[in-house]
Amino acid sequence: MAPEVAWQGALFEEEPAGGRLSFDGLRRDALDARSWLDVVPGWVGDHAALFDLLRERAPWQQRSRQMWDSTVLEPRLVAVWPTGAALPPELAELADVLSDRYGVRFDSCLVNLYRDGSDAVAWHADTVRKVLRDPLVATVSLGARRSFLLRPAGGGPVARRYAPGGGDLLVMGGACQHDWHHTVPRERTASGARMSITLRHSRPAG
Ligand SMILES: O=C(O)CCC(=O)C(=O)O
Repeated sequence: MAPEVAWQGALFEEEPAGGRLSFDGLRRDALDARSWLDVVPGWVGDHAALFDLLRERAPWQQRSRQMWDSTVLEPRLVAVWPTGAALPPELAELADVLSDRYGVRFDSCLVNLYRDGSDAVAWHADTVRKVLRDPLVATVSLGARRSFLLRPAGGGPVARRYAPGGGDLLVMGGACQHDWHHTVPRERTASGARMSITLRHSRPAG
């Protein structure tokens, strides 16, 4: 069943300056000598329609984790298309455009639904790092803007702060999954639900 969540999409959504799914506005932020993060503001123009479509149709699951001797629910819903699974056309289009741009085949997708400001994901790096040297992880943010923070994997204070939403694209690359951790923290003042479409590849470039 489609989750009931609150988020009022823009009435008039803007097509990005260079056209649909254009990389014209791309900015690359160097995190250090080995790691970087690409930002494309408003990459998906029709982000509110995509939010509604995924809310209604994605195969949402509530996952749980074993913590010591108790089972805890993950504080978000997820929809998973594992490696090689056929993506719905709206997600396949994003994967294809990103694959052309970055020279790897984005072949798995995890969509996260943060129902309100108490849903979150803790500091972590993506497990794909265990099988790929420098994996790329692409994230499209829909719905409410939420903080997306990075800090060195060894710990320490937050080093970079982003507030993606409105169809923004973030792509983590280089050694980011080895040397850096990221989080979407709880946010009491969140303006509603947020969705993130995360795309990963299972094979190295080339
Ligand atoms: O929601 C996001 O932007 C990040 C999600 C994430 O890091 C993950 O699912 O591993």
